[in-house]
Amino acid sequence: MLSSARLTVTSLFLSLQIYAFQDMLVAENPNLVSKIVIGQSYQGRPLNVLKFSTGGTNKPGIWLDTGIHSREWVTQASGTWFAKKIVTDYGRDAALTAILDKMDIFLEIVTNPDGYYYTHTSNRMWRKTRKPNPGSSCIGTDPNRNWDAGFGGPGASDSPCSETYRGPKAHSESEVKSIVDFVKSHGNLQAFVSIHSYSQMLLYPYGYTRTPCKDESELHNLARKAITDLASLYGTSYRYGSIINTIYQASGGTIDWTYNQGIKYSYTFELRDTGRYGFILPANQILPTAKETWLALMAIMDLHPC
Ligand code: ING
Ligand code: ZN
Repeated sequence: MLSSARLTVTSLFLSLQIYAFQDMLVAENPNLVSKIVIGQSYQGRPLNVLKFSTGGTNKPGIWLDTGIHSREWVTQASGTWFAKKIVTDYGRDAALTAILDKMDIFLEIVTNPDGYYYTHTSNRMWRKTRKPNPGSSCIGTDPNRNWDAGFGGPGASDSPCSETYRGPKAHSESEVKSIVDFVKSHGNLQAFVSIHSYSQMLLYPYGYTRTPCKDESELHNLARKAITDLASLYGTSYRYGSIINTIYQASGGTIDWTYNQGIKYSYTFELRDTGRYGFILPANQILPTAKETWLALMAIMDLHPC
């Protein structure tokens, strides 16, 4: 086989593996896991969300997403590990069992599937969606600048060639709009955690404004607890604070929108590392990253700030 053809086939297989994994998890754990297709990507790929639920109706929910930026590969890998961890720990780990008895967990692992495929086949450093921009030869919108929260303000670009292009209008990307519709129709999400890499930070709103969010002190204290738990495993050190004060000003970001929708515990992670390898994190750091992050997620999902 031509090596380029082999690369394409191998990469196609790799990205399909996460879909196959999700279906297998559902098949093996039908009383705990189901798959919801919340929409499709620009290129027609399914936007799959795994629902972990022990039954009941109208339970409060917790949302987790990974891979909204396609090149941040340790996030999709960690999301896959979280899915397996949930089914392994339910009924065995008291803290997770208590969480799942009260709440459902929703997990979107491949939140930008067109971009993810593209990072496996053409350009490892692709970040945005893959929808063409009329009148420009540049492709894609930044799905973390496309939300209706300070949309179009500082910290986002109006140029389609920019890595932080905000898109033609808020929620123009189906990968974003599908989550917007899900959040609104669910109506009772208590926490929303959107996972990126890299920088080792745990961030809360806002990114578009310097005005502190009204729950800042509670979010700050819970973040401190979460990163303390994270560090307890391997000593990995995280910074924490509002987006604008801790990383940079960014408008149209995911968790500013979810916070303004009333989801108080809205957080973004920036996983390993701090830049030595950046997006090309060595594979031997995947499991340690997933495991330490899980401790922080458990602190947030507990929703009992100190
Ligand atoms: N960093 C984020 C980005 O989209 C961020 C930082 C987080 C901005 C939350 C806004 C809201 O620029 C990465 N690595 O993508
Ligand atoms: Zn990102």
